[in-house]
Amino acid sequence: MSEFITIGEPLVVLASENQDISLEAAERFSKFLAGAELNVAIGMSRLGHKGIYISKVGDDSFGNFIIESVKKAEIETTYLTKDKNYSTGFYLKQKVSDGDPTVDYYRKNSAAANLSSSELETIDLSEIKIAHLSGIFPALSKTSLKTFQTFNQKLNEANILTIFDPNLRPVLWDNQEKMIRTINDLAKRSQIILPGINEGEILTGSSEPEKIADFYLKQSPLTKTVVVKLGAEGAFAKLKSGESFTLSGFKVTKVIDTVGAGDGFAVGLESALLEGKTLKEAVKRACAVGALAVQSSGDSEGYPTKEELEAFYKEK
Ligand code: KDG
Repeated sequence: MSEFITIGEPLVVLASENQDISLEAAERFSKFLAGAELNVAIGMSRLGHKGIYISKVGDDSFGNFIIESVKKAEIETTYLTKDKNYSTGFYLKQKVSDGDPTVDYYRKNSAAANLSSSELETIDLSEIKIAHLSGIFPALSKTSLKTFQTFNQKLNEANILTIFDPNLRPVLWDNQEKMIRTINDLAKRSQIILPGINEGEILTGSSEPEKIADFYLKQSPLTKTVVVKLGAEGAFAKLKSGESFTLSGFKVTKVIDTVGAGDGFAVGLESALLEGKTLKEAVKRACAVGALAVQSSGDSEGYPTKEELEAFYKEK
């Protein structure tokens, strides 16, 4: 039974093994599964929450690798289809000792960018309790934006709790103004919004977590909760009622790779909400999974099983 659903673009990431070397000079790469929304589905599955992942890959070796890996992760693949007219997207990721790595995308006009809303017509949402949406999929193409909107509407009509992570990827947009306008508009259709503090500043013009939260709470009657990710500092949450709190992050001794930490945050939050935990407990778990995520070089490799999460809490 699937209680969770998401839609996105699966990617293969070729992660450089040459530390602090530019991507053009790097010579050795390791292959991993990637794609923000798929990362979330993988993390949810690892914590015991079955989900449906909607997307499309090309009829190529990366596409086959993705489908096999998604099946292995015990995620439902009925709506993960293959299209021989397009390719599967991939990206290169730098290895850095500090900060965020440079990435290079090879995903234009990919199979996922050509997933149309007509392909979603038969989806059964009757068992779904939570949907994870991110600002990456609608940034891919005009088609994916339309598909995203149609899907979001179906979720709203079915009264499904919808969580939106803006996940800004400026290189996927024609310009910054369009990115801001579209992402803020899409956010109006979700109950919970998860902006990172830097994204929040770009999207709302304020660098204060509370002002960022207020922006989203005020712009839509549907939005009930905003959780602003503060990186290593933790997170700030505010509810429509006006109640708010800040939780500090967990200390990490060695950061290996920051990519996938935001998706890990969503995994922690969404899995805890599915288990009936309070928002505070959910934000604490979100910070925990985010902290575990930065300690491995794949995008989703660091996400814990239930046992690993328990062990992490005990150590802290
Ligand atoms: O959030 C992690 C993602 O950045 C990564 O897996 C690749 O989906 C990806 C993207 O668009 O950057």
